[in-house]
Amino acid sequence: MLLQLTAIFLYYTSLVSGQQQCSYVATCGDNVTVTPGNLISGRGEKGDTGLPGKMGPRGFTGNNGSIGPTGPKGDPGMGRRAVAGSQGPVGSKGYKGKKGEALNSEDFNRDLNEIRERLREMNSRLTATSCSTSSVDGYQRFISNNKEAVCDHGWTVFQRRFDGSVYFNRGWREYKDGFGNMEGEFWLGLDKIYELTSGQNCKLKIKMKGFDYATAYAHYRSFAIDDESRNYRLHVSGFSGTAGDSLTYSNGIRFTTKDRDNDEYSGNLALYYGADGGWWYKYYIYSKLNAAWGRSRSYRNNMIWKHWKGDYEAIKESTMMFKCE
Ligand SMILES: [Ca+2]
Repeated sequence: MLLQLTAIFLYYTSLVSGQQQCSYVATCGDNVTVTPGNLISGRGEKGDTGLPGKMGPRGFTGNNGSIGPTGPKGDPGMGRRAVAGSQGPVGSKGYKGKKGEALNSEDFNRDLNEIRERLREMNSRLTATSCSTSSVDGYQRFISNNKEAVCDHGWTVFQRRFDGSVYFNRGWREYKDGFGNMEGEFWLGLDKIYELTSGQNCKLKIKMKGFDYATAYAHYRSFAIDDESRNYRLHVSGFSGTAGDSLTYSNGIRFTTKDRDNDEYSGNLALYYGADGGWWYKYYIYSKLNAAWGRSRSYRNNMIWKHWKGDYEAIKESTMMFKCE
């Protein structure tokens, strides 16, 4: 097509200029006079197809295609355990502390004794089965047999009063079973006293303090009580101490409460002076440490230990305890 157009273009150019020209289409060798007249009336044969031209230069690179659609979701992968981080760098050095005071020998010995005491307590709590094998004072529950007791230097406390927080004017049943708070004021109970002392050689100790904060004690080398069928009869002897002996008088005497009269008096001595509580009452009253707590200064109205404070002056604190072997 390009070659044909070129021939036509040259032919028309010759026509416009009025000159005969040889052209690729009408060669001069054929001796044909080409005029505008015969252009219309006669046309030569179409020449042969020319040779192909040279290949043109390569086109520009096309634009990138658009992004394809999102692919399907992948299958769940297997998790992998995190690896522990590596140790951090060493921190900066701290400030220098203040100079300490030298521990003197007195402080050292005090601390050492405290440690010894703690160790002794720990050992005692693990191995003790009663106050006689315990080195701990005060209320404790023995780990070995789960029994509880109040101890005082190896003695078993069965009565303790010091602030009047526990009411002591109670009946037979409660004196038999015990009452109060073993970490405060309490009466252990006649059955337990019997159980813990029966068949053994026991001693009795009574520690007392007055409202004037004076202290005294009564110690009895032998102490025992009978069981309930004998009304907890008291057996006590061998007094020594600073308080005077106000209990041997009750030796061989049965226990009396406001609802159980076992004394030798015509009436009930647990009721005679008011809220007197249970005791080994006989005929006169020389002692009554379970009476109403307080300091009324009335005749035999409160806790009395006749041979120390007389019949009018009350005892403020008392601790009754036994130790058996
Ligand atoms: Ca009586």
